[in-house]
Amino acid sequence: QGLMAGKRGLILGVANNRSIAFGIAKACVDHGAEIALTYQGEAFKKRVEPLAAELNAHVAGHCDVTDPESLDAVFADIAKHWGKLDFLVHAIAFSDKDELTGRYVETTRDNFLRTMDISVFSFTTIAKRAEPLMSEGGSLLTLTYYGAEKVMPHYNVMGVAKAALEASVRYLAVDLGAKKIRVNAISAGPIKTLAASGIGDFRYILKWNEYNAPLKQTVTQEEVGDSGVYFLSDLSRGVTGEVHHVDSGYHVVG
Ligand code: 0WD
Repeated sequence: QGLMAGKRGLILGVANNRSIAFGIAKACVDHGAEIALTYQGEAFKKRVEPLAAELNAHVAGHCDVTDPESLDAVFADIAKHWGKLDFLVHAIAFSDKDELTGRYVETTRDNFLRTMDISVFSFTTIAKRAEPLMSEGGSLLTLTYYGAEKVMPHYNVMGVAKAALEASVRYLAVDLGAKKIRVNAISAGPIKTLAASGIGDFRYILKWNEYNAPLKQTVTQEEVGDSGVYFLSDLSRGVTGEVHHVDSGYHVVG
């Protein structure tokens, strides 16, 4: 049957088969869940559709978190298709590549606001939209990074955004807890993905983690996916407001 049999979840942030969201999606399906995916515009549609077919996933349409109408449409589609939601994964972040290098102090107002909108506010507005579909309780999961806690080279405004995202996890956990909706984050170690390729010196960061993490390796999408199953299934029914490191233990030494 599987740990996630009978559960239905929406997974946001699959850009391609290397996305962390894809690792989580695959693990959920392997454990018996039914999932829905979205894509960000026509360019990603072509990449997401075959991945959805591979996972037997419902495609809930175009989703750009800066466009509230696209979010309305996605949640209307889920309400029509399933009428309820058991879990939701938010694996979305964005910042101008030119500001993911050099000094944080140079951050522009425009990019600061855009980074916060796409990487932080989106989780809150999505939680609000998911709430009415989770009348029997549910689990929300977002993705964060150690740059929220410590200064990491080049992570800059994204580190500030992840700190705000982690605080959002705690506030949302309180707001939604009475409805048995749990809210948690996985703080993943560095993984080579499309978004990560925009970060300055990323290959060096990967190597640094490999040499210094207690497990002497970087993490994979599959490892993050398996930890995701814990948060999205009833195994973690007593856990909310948590930021959980899946980083080969790097945070204890870094
Ligand atoms: O090392 C890493 N890769 C880590 C990533 C370590 C720790 C955390 N994370 C986080 C990221 O910050 C992000 O929150 O994991 C999450 C997923 O990122 P990913 O899997 O590394 O990256 P990717 O496969 O690129 O997926 C992120 C996607 C976007 O891709 P691009 O490459 O176009 O930025 O987020 C989506 C988009 O599909 N996205 C949006 N979706 C809807 N509306 C938007 C938007 N406006 N902007 C980006």
